[in-house]
Amino acid sequence: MVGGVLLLVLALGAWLWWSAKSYQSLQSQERLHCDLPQLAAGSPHPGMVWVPGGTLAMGDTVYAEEMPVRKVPVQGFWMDRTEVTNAQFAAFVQATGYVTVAERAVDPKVHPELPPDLLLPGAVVFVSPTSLSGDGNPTQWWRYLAGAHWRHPGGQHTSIAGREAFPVVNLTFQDAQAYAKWAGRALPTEAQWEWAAREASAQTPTTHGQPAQANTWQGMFPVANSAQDGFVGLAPVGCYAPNALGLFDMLGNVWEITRDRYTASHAVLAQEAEEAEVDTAAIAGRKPGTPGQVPSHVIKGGSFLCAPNYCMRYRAGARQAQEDDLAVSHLGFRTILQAPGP
Ligand SMILES: [Ca+2]
Repeated sequence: MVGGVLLLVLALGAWLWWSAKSYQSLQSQERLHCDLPQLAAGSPHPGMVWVPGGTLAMGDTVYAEEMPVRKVPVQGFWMDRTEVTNAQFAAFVQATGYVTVAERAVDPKVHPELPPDLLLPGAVVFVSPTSLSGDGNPTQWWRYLAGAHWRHPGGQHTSIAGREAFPVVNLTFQDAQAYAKWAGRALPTEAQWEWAAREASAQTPTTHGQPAQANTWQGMFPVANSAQDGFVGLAPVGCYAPNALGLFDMLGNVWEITRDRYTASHAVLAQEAEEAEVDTAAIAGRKPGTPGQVPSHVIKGGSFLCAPNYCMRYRAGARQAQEDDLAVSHLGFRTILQAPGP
């Protein structure tokens, strides 16, 4: 009996040692860059792909906020084939001197409820918890870190040196809008984003499984991450196969900001979805916000933190709200361009 227990303890110890070693090995061999395929010569908008128009069956049937599924016409547009990278955002900051929301102190008039340490410039960063209480409170893995912003994505002692090809994070809607405007582009509407992630297909999805070609979370979130997809945390852009349109990382890696203000369901589209040129951002924007609450925008695609047991939002139809004045470490963006097709 004692021998059996001893064997069990030894086996458990070996398994823990092996797990820790695999995890360290993954971290030490972290890939900092993935090669993207050559673009077709003579593309009018380098770095972007053409998304043809059609009618989207917008939404899905897993979580309440994705419902009801609505038919929404979408015109063709160009879209960045990858998420905006640290290198691209650095070029914007260098050219404009732009200071992101996470680099500014929080206005106590807007947030009188916050203690002084949460009014300091900073961002909400995912920190893997060493232990977990059963109440599922997300503050066990999300921490507001003073000094975290796009140049210091994991807190003030971290840096983006060598990580130029990673998606830029710790931004807000306002920051993404500022970049898009500078680049002569726009943020996608929720419908445009979802249509592109669906590969311009009018079909309603019938499966809801974890995508193979995406950086998500394998294991029991937030304590066990086997990283079978090759990445414990963020991945550089373009490490997984693109979708049929040539778009990389639409699902997983980082959530992506859209220009639709968040509404709790798709019902707001109900009366206007048959219009020929429906603009989901304009419709959502006409709905009055909640007095006293900072507005939120829709974010899409899920992130490296989405797992089957926690956030099955690694799907085109999934959506989530993100407060406009709060930067987070799992959120990035890409831009679109409304211009004639190829
Ligand atoms: Ca992963």
